[in-house]
Amino acid sequence: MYELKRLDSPVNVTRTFMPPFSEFTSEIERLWNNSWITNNGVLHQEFEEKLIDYCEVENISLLVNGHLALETGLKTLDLKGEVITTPFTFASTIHAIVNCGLKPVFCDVDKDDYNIDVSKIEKLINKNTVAILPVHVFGTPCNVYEIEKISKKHNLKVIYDAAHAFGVKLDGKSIASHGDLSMFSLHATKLFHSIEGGVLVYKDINYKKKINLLKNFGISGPESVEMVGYNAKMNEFQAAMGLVNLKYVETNINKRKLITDTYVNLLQDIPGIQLLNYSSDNTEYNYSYFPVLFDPILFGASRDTVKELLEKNNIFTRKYFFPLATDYDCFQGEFSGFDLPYAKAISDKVLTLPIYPELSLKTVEIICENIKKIHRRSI
Ligand code: T4K
Repeated sequence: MYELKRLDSPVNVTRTFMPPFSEFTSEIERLWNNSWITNNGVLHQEFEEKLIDYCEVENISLLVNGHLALETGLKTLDLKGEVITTPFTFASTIHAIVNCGLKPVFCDVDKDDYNIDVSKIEKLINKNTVAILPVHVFGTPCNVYEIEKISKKHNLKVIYDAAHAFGVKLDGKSIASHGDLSMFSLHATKLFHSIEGGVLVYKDINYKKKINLLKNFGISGPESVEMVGYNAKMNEFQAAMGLVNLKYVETNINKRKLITDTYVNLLQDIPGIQLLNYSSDNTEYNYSYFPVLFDPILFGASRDTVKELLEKNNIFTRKYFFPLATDYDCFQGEFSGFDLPYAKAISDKVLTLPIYPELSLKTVEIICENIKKIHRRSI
């Protein structure tokens, strides 16, 4: 009864960017000459330097993936106690806190940008609070200036989960120049990737030594193990992919902007749909995700119905992020007592639509036309 248009082939929420094959092979050819493919090789060193230049930050460490980078960042800060964070995130954020023996304390999110609501943080601070771990969710910057004020006032560390925020700038500076540490994910699904990969950005150069020890079993020399660590090193194939892809970041962000603008133009006037605001003067966005909130009453159909109908027509969206972290089975209700009205409402309504550089604007138009039809048929 909806008469939606079916795409000829499946379109997923994202599609990994693949650089020209020859560029990757010429980068890895060097590895065959020297037989050194991991443990701080030449490509790793080169990638680190290029990222420092690109991000215009002082210190960077590369790790095997974003999650272990986040855990390593927390361990570097040597914390014990409670960490205030957001429940509207990917599992990694909360698992990093828990795996480091810390207790997550959940703060509600802002109704417009879905990031931690800074006006509610101070109420959650007590004598056990040691840090704030906000997420720049979907790449939209958190209110970093207010978070800085709160952290200074209460002597708390700040570590940003910037998994979604590579390339984002606030007031002309990399978003990672805020807080004690920030983590970018370079996973294959991200706008800029190194197959798998994680980046830690930090101001204090003293962190470098500890990060290097943690990610390499605590080994500080051939006969010395200084601390208990693990293996979280980025290998040379990852670094090669990162080096090649770095050349395409700007082009890919521009393509994503075009797709975002098209979605916004075609969806913004439909009743019951809420979109992110991309018009802040002081922000350079990366357009990494395209989340839409569907209000079941005003739009006329629930988020789940929209997802199902689009799926039947080869359009595969995702509920980033549902359920809230507080509702994960693994926590067995341990975190059910937090007051999170906006996070809950957003998580119940959110659907992230497909976005990746090769997605054609024609396909975006079909997706939007289908969403319009669902609205028209449902009211
Ligand atoms: N913090 C936050 C806030 C995060 O969102 C993440 C990761 C992290 C921390 C941890 O960073 P990493 O340790 O991952 O570096 C995906 C990603 O795996 C994950 O990196 C990401 N967040 C999360 C939001 O999305 P899934 O479970 O949705 O991935 P999957 O395998 O279902 O892939 C999604 C779509 O991507 C597929 O439908 C098709 C496409 N795809 C996927 C892969 C793996 C490709 O086109 N090529 C591929 O190789 O988690």
